[in-house]
Amino acid sequence: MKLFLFIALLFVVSIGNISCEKTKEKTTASEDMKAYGSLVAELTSPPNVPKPVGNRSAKKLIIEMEILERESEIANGVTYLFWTFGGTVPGSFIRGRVGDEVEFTLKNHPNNRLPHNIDLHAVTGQGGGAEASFVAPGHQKTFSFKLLNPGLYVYHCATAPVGMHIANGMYGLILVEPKGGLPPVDKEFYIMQGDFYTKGKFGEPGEQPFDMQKAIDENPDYVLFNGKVGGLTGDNKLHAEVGETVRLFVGNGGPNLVSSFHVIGEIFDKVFVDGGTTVSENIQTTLIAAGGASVVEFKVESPSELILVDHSIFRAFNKGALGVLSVSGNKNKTVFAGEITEGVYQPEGSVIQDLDVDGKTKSTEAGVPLTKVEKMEQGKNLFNATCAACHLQDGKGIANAFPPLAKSDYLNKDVERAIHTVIYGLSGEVTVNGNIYNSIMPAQQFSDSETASILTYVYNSWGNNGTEVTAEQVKKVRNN
Ligand code: HEC
Ligand SMILES: [Cu+2]
Repeated sequence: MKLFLFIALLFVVSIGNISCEKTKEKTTASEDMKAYGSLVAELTSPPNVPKPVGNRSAKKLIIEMEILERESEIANGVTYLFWTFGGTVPGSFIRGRVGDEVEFTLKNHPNNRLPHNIDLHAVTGQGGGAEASFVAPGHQKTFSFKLLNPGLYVYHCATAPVGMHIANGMYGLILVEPKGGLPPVDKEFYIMQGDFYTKGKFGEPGEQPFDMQKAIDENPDYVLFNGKVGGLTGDNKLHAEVGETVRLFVGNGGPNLVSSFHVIGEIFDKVFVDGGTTVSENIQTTLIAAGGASVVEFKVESPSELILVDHSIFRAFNKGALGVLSVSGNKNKTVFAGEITEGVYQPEGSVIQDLDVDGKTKSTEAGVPLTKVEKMEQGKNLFNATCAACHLQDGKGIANAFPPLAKSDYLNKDVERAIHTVIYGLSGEVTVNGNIYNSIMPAQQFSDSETASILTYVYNSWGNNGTEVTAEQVKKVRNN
């Protein structure tokens, strides 16, 4: 009997050591389990990622993740009840390496209303861990698995109705680095796209509940990076310096849409296709499946505001799928020189006169300046063809997304600022009639006289102050 007990004890002790055996480094048998090569995983909220694994050996990786159901802003002035892994959308970023044995504890906060679980695409095993991790509010579950394949993987909740749990923000990324780690870069960021379905239309203020029918119809009101309109613009912009190499870990939680991920003003030097090990080079746009991910890398050579979009472009400018990577540093004119000259182009026999020239003499040579009435007519046509897409034909804009031009205090206060806005675009926080907007207006490609006509039309419509803008004024702002 005594002998049996002794053997049983030996057995228990040796089992406890098995998983540590191959990672045993500078430890002795008397130290506790942690010292043998187990590691508490660093989890980060987006857009941050944990430290690279470098050349550490495979270890026992301990992960604790908490599920929180919490209301927050999906757009300025619009709230939504998100369900989250770790309190953010997307959920906390997990970083490990091939060979790590993960011990995963999933906690469902007692204030939550629903059971949840986690299906990690990096798991080889039943449901990616979904059954093993299914947990009621006020409980926690622990399960374990080994990271067999390197790559960037999505994880998500898989509790019925699965689509609804995902639509409410329950997804994130887990990176499994190869042995020796990924090659070092200067900056790494974590971005995830998701589509959202609300009772109210895009930007409709107040608390917005989930709309199941729109989700079934795959007709989202919002398509977002990192869970919010402006989640990566304004104060949330990403930053890099000229000369740095940037790596983006980009996932797509869906639940429905496939992303055509593109960065305006950059070319991906490398894409780890579908987050796997095949590297494609010199890519403009990469497709990211719903429930898939991609790693893109590029060197930033020229100072600019790089704009991250889903190139299914209405999603970017009308549904929120837009972010900014701001690159600062010295200009490199051999890479990009900017506008060099602008001249008048008049096709032979054309009737429309472009007055975009300096001085009166040339102006008379080019044709008679447009009268205010002519400007109003040209301006109205151009406005309706271009500006109305965002600011609407009646100039009223869309709450929380596109500021009004009708009776806009911002517009009426400063003509040169308005001209500058049309020529160069506008980003960052602006307050119009007491409401804050924090979005991006792209630069508009119009000649000086066209710009003058559009703004004259805007200033002489919808209760604005009646300013008449001239091509000379526009030219002055452009040359400043
Ligand atoms: C793709 C959508 C889009 C288009 C097209 C667009 N704008 Fe804007 N505009 C915006 C956004 C967004 C802002 C606010 C930018 C910010 O938050 O920093 C804005 C701001 C402005 C402002 C300053 C704020 C205000 O309400 O007074 C003016 C003036 C303006 N736009 C005029 C125009 C004119 C004129 C055109 C057409 C030539 C135009 N915009 C085309 C999206 C757009
Ligand atoms: Cu869930």
